[in-house]
Amino acid sequence: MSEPILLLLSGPNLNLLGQRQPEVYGTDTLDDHVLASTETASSRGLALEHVQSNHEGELVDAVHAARGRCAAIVVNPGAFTHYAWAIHDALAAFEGPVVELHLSNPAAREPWRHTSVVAPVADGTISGFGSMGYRMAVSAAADLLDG
Ligand code: CA2
Repeated sequence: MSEPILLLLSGPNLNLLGQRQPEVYGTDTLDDHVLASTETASSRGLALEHVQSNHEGELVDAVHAARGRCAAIVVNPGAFTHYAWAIHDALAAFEGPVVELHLSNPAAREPWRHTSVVAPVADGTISGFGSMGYRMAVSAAADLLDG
């Protein structure tokens, strides 16, 4: 039987990681984070799929496509975190565990980053741990799946 699928979703501008603002987001690229996430998922018996988009509707479509097909979602929605209610609604219709992930700690940054519209439909949030957060978020999703 094939392994359950964990969907890693990356929002806008995360494709630029490693190129600017290393003091905030670190020096690792998104590919580095996907590799670390894939290793962690594999060690927990999960296959990882990754979707990055700069477009809200494409992220909504990816969540819809995950329904009934993926076991869990780890999502770093980027700046969509703070206002994208369509992503909130899509995640609310996903039946499995959802882990919200941020490299930085938005609560310690500008006031407009203090609100997350994703947090109410996530099982939990991991933020402020930089690149470690990807392994932590995948492990948290695997733990939730293990019950
Ligand atoms: O800390 C996080 O992971 C964020 O989700 C990153 C978003 C930010 O808007 C959120 O408030 C917190 C930003 C994505 C990365 O943006 C970059 C922009 C330029 C160069 C590199 C990354």
